[in-house]
Amino acid sequence: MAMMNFEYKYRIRGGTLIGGDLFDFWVGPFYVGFFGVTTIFFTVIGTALIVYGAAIGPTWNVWQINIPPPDLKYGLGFAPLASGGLWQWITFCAIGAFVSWDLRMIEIARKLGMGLHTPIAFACAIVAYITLEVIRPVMLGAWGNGFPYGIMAHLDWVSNVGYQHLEFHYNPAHMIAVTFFFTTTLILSMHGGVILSALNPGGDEPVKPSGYEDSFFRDLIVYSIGPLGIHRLGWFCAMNAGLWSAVCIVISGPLWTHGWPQWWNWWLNLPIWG
Ligand code: 07D
Ligand code: 07D
Repeated sequence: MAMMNFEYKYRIRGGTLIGGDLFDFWVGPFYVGFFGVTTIFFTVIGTALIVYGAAIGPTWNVWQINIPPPDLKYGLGFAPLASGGLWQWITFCAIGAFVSWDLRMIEIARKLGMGLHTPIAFACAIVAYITLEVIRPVMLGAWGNGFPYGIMAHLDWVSNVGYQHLEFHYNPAHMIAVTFFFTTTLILSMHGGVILSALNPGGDEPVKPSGYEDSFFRDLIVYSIGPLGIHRLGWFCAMNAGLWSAVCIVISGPLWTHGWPQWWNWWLNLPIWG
């Protein structure tokens, strides 16, 4: 089916969450919508603030640009622009842009009569981000606990916070999150592989219909989860990766203040060892 025929059929007004027909139009193939406008608004201001932060900083080296959160002494108050205030407004704009983008996805899905799986999945990433930059800093009592905006600087933050807990790998929620990340790549690579091998078998072999994918996995591991199931599993694993990440960082500090290896003392302290 020519894509444009399909698109003309569904490119109709309605399904918006707010504002009725306001901004309910397309620019070429690009749906605008109220939340498209708010996404652009927050993105332009947020990016401008990042560029301003870079301009008043010591370097234009893109790897070294760093816009840090305020010093811990500012607590949860407003900080002067050049001392973390920029970070605060950039965070505000980032949340505005990410949430707007997600709401725009919902509007597009509603127009097409589709489920909300994609915006729900992106919402998990937004939850992880808000946990890092808002929920955990608020629980710890200072914006200074957020991560800085800089390519290398944010890696330093991850490393520092990790070592504050001695050995972050021992965080049980981090283990679950990492396992979900690894599982997601494993099943996605197997899914991509089996689809490619059936649809693009090479040589003069004809394209194989969908039953072949099921047969391959039944022959290999006794069970095929099926064409719908693999997407459910991928969605489930990927969202859990993000959500358990949020859990693993929000408990580090607000809930558990020691090193993570010490958390496992509950095992040694079980009464069964006599
Ligand atoms: C492939 C989709 C496309 C997205 C891309 C990212 C920007 C930033 C900023 C010029 C998978 C676009 C990048 C808009 C430009 C400036 C100032 C998604 C894909 C290509 N990180 N992180 C990266 C972000 C956090 C960590 C790379 C963002 C947490 C580690 C890129 C966020 C922690 C490593 C980047 C964020 C953390 C990275 C590649 C927000 C825990 C790496 C990202 C908003 C989650 C890797 C130099 C990627 C690297 C890397 C962006 C948050 C850890 C710059 C936007 C604080 C350990 N991160 N990150 O492909 O090479 O994502 O770093 O939360 O090793 Mg990070
Ligand atoms: C936060 C990104 C949100 C992005 C959004 C979109 C734009 C637009 C535009 C492209 C959550 C942004 C979009 C900007 C772009 C265009 C056009 C995603 C986010 C909303 N760790 N660790 C994790 C591993 C260690 C530590 C998570 C592995 C060490 C800390 C994941 C290893 C120590 C934190 C993970 C490892 C340590 C984490 C990250 C291995 C350091 C966190 C994924 C093999 C010494 C972070 C919520 C994530 C976390 C986190 C994996 C090692 C510390 C599970 C595999 C031992 C402090 N680690 N880690 O969260 O949970 O994605 O954040 O060693 O804070 Mg870890």
